[in-house]
Amino acid sequence: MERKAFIFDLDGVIVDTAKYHYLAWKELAEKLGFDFTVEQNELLKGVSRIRSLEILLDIGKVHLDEDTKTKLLTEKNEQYLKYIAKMDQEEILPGIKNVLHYLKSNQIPFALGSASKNARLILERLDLINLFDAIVDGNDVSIAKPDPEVFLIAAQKLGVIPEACIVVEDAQAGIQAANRAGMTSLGIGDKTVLKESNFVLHDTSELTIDYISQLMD
Ligand code: B16
Ligand code: MG
Repeated sequence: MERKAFIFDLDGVIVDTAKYHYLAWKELAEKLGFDFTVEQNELLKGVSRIRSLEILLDIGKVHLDEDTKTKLLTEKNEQYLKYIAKMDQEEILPGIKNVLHYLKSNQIPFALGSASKNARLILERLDLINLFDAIVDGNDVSIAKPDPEVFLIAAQKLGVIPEACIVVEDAQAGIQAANRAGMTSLGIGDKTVLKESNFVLHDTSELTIDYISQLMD
């Protein structure tokens, strides 16, 4: 059998940090004088921090100079980090720990491929960081998803060809990035949103060891 490898997205696949990003962005929007809804927050999933701010400002029709934007990005991140500091292993999404340990004990390599600059910190808090064979995050990439860069670097670090990689992603931009990298894409979430994925599961509890084994056949 050809040697397979896995690349996991972080937010929305390993842990639901989207709710904390949302709270921090909402506080910022309210400070700027407009409301930010849960539905609008969908637009920020898988998107880089700076791009998220631009989308938020578009929603509020607010124009700011670069210095103010930089200040707001710092403020938002400080607020987000306060939520992250309270996180623990309980917040790992259903089935994920089992799958990671299964891959580890079967010597199937896996990496993290996330847009987040806080990814290492989050994996440390969840006590998962030592399981990963490679970590590629928002600090390592120059072009955000849907560009395939993050996943191509991950494949390189794992020492496997892109075609051998299975990417687990919850965001449309991430699925597009995986497809453009020539990898197999497995979407976690709404079938209609993730329609470009090769495979889709409703949530991580469906990501069983049986399912993972079948994917590798
Ligand atoms: P940070 P992922 C992404 O992580 C999130 O989905 C997205 O909402 C967030 O804006 C981005 O990370 C940047 O995060 O502000 O922590 O650098 O889904 O690619 O793991
Ligand atoms: Mg995600």
